[in-house]
Amino acid sequence: MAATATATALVFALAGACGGGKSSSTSAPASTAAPSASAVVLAKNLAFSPKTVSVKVGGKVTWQFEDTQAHNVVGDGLKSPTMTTGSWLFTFDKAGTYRYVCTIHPFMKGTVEVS
Ligand SMILES: [Cu+2]
Repeated sequence: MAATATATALVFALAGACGGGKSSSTSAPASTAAPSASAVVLAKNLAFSPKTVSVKVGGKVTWQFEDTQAHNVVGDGLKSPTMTTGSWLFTFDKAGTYRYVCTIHPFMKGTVEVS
């Protein structure tokens, strides 16, 4: 008798819990729910283009190497391989201003703003 009463109470409790919520959105993992902006920087003709890109925290920047000369992306935590073709991707998990250069051509400068 006592056991039955407890079980009945439990069923009501669960039903109440289900009806109480007014959630209209389907729950998705936070990692995929937040849209993260991305940007592409071209390393070509001895220059980074555009010189400055802005992405959100968690955003990705892809450097695309399309030059006859080899370049890299170095500075403020960035350190790409030296490349003439192909691409290199970096994910920015912290807000801030990241300045980088090509160490082979120090006049090649760029900035990534993460906010
Ligand atoms: Cu270079």
